[in-house]
Amino acid sequence: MKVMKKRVKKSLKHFWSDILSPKNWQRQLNTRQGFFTWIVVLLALKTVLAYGADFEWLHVQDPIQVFLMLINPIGFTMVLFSLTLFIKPKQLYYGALLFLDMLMSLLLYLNVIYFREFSDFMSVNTMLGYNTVNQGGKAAGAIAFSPHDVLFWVDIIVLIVLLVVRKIRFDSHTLPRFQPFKILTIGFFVLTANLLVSDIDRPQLLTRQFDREYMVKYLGLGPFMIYDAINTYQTGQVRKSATPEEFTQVKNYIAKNYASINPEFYGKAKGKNVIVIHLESFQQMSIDRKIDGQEVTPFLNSIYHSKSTLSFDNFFHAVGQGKTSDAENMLETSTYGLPQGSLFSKLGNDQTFQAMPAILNQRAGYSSAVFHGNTGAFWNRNNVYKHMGYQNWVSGDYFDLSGQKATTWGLKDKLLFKESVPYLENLQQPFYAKYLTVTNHTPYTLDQEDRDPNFVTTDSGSKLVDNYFVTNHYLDQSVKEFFTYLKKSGLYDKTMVVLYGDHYGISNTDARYLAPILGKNTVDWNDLDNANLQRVPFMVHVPGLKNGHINHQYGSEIDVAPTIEHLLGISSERYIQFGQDLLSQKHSQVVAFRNKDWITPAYASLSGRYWDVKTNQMITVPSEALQNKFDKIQAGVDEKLAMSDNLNQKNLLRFYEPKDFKEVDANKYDYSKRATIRRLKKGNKTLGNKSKSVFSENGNKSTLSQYVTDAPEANDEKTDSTRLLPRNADDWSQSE
Ligand code: GP9
Ligand code: MN
Repeated sequence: MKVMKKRVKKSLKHFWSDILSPKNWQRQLNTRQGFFTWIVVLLALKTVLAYGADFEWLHVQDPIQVFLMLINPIGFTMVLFSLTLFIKPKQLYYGALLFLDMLMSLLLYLNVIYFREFSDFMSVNTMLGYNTVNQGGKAAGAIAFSPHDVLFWVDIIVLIVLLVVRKIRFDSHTLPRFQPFKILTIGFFVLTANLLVSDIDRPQLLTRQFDREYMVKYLGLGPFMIYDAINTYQTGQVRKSATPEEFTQVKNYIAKNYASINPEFYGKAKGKNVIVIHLESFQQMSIDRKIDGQEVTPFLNSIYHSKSTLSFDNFFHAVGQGKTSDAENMLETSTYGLPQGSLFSKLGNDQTFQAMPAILNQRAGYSSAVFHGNTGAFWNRNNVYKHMGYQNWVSGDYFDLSGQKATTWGLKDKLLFKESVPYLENLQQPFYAKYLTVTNHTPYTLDQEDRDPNFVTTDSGSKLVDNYFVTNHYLDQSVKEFFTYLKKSGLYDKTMVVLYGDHYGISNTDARYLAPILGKNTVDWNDLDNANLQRVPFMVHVPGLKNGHINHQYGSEIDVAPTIEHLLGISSERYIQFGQDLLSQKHSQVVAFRNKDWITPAYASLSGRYWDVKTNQMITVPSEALQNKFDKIQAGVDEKLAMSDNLNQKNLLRFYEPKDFKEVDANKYDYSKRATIRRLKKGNKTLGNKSKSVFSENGNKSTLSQYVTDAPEANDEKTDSTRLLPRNADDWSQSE
């Protein structure tokens, strides 16, 4: 032991005296390889500085992530910079190295500045569309500089000065023959190890691309930018090849599949505000669910059964890997998400959308806003919403997320609803507002103080399932508090509230724990049972409506946009929408899932097997007639998904201008908190007594005091800690 200690001490001493100590610096800087090493190390240090001082340490949470974050600047920089080592002429070598160093420092610094404004990293598109960034900077007053910014540049300046005054001399000896190769190989080795460890710790990182911060955390800024550039290039190539004729094909398909309006409901909510409440991970099986005689979601159940609600009990989610973002995409555009990855992340930077906020704005003068408790960059929403024409994006970046106020997914729902009021009440009516809740998200953990002491959950054998009903119950209370506010503030009568669940909360792996709760047998649990659980609620609550009922049509999230539009008296016929009005007599009951499986009231096709939906039996040998029928349904499903994918991947909507539709100009929007507050206030002021915001109608007084919540955190002081941790939907464990 003693010998070991001595040895370590000795080698540390050598490391200091032979390498680190300032007396070696000049000698090192005077050789090609030494100069190279200095530059690589300095750039890596600057990158880590940016991670820490500006990118909030990328929210690293475990030792592997810390390790990856610290090494990821090294491998990439080594590989890239070692290319200069092959250059023989000395001026060219030093010039190339310094040029690369400046270029990478510039990219790093641009990202730092961009992040301060947008809490996100720059993509190739944002870089090329510099306008957007520029406008953001201008609108926010000025670019936000910070004293430590000097550190991003000072090393380069010092090195150049030292070269000019010849304190550092150009080394005319090239490196030994195989040395550049050796360094390049080491760089590759570090980079590959980095990628491998990332893939083990976070599979599907590249395909799902749910969050740029994740990519940077695992791969580093350089690889992220290269990956983004390749993605942008590929998308660009696919898009370049597209022709207006391809769009015509899609248009003809849509025209053929349009389901005409139902006069009984058309325009029944005309002129009303629209509030969409996205019930995170909330499944239909929780509606009317009782545990030991006690309802899990008594308030949502009362809405479900109300005479003023159009409720659907055979409504399915159809999301793919994009989860929440796919659900949002279907609701806003009535087109499907992509077969792989999230459309928001992959295409959302420059997609041409003809989405709900723009349609309602242009057809009926609606203002628009989204409210959410997670960071603005998650699922690329900061960019996507601009292209959809959302005027306001009130994200977690607006709120105090410290201490107990947030779970790892963002501001708790009760607080989100309450704290949205100062923004909501300043929107001009009619408005289209969307609330994305988060507390009912895996792993469904909830602080003791937030739990209803009178609510007893299941004892299913799965903590996840038991906790799920607890957060269901919390979500129910949150929505109830919000409805109480809507009534008090007078908004209720003027508003149509749409509630829907975005996707399953209990995955197929855990679903068997639900079997006894659902009155089923765990042993017989089958694929059709899993498919049946993909039902999510869809309720359209229209105060004043008398003929509300529970509708049994089979349908999915793809059908929401035309259904809402028709209720608002806006014909959807001219838009490219793959869904159909659920209230139309012509609505087709074939539900297409994203993986090409399907279900109808009679049959289902799931992972290559057919099922009789009524008897819950597999159909192993279908009759010829039945097989023909299945083939026909399958062909229809395939065609529909292929048309939607073609439209989205090739961005075909850019070839189409529906009547009275002006293309959305994404550059117009500034989502910074400051700009948003200023804009809303100005809206009230310039309109004077024509202002139709709740704030103006309330005699220029806030309605916030009318909001009652029992959230124990409501008045908590701001602290330095936060639990917010933007994560992937699959990232949970039972032990949490
Ligand atoms: C994140 C939230 C959850 O902001 O919307 O997304 P999900 O993990 O469900 O896709
Ligand atoms: Mn979700």
